[in-house]
Amino acid sequence: MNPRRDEPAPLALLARRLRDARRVVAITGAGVSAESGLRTFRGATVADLPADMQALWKEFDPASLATPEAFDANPAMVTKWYDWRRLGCLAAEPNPGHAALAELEHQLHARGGTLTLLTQNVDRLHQRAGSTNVVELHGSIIDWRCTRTGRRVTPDAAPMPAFPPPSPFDPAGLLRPDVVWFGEALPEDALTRAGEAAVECDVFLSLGTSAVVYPAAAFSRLASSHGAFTGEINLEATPISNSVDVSIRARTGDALPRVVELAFGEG
Ligand code: BV8
Repeated sequence: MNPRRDEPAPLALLARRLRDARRVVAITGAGVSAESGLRTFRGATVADLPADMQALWKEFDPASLATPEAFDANPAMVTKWYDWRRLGCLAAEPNPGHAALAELEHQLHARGGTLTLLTQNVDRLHQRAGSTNVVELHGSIIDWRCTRTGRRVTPDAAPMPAFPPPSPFDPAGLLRPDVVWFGEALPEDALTRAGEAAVECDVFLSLGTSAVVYPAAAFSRLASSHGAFTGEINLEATPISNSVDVSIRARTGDALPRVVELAFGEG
């Protein structure tokens, strides 16, 4: 039974469960980075896109660009779009939601517990906020890799020299973002770590994600089927809102600091 959405009771319930937990898993989506000024994957705004990118964004659905087919068909356009996003991620700052998750990891560690942070985000803002146990389910836009050798580079915060960027490792190769595109398998080690953490955790949190992209969206139900208490903090209802133990309609940048304070604050 979900307590009514607008009472502080759901936050207090979540806080109590976190205080008693030893193994916590959180999965985050684009909503957690929205308050850092990064567009969500669906329903993005185009207000501040550079002129030559407007057409790109209007003409194509972002999800149709996040595919190997789009890259093969037009590597210059796809890499230009990703490099524009990469520079946006590097220019963004972690927000209070990211900071609260880093604090949650610290508080759990102090009690002999763990936080495993599964993220669908590719912006590395969790790591910049201080989270250390991060599983990048969909890779990272901050690193790029050679299409021929698979070797990675971390380009600096300047636009790529050319589109598509040539590979420094193989004259026949190109550089592509080190993200998981639709139709590509998630990294084996990320899937293994996420699955093990989900089946063993006491509390599973789904944060700022529409819970529609698989296999990432399956971990909440996996945790619940192994006895975890499940919570969601998201601006909108999602396909898991009616099956988690508590679902809270809120901005993660507001609710997460509050929950961590309620759970571990001196007050
Ligand atoms: C796979 C990286 C198999 C790139 C992303 C046909 C062919 C192949 C596969 C499929 C297919 N049909 C379905 C599939 C499966 C597919 C899938 O799930 N599709 C969905 C759309 C139906 N999955 C895949 O393809 C995966 N791979 O299945 O491979 C396989 C196996 C073996 C061998 C070969 C193949 C790969 C999926 C990963 C795709 N890559 N991103 C990039 O970033 O460009 S997915 C992309 O969506 C992002 O990672 C994003 O994070 C992710 C999920 O979206 P969300 O994070 O949830 O973001 P969204 O905008 O949707 O929602 C944000 C939410 O936050 C909203 O609800 C909003 O209300 C809320 N919000 C906003 N602001 C706030 C907030 N909440 C709180 N506070 C706020 N301030």
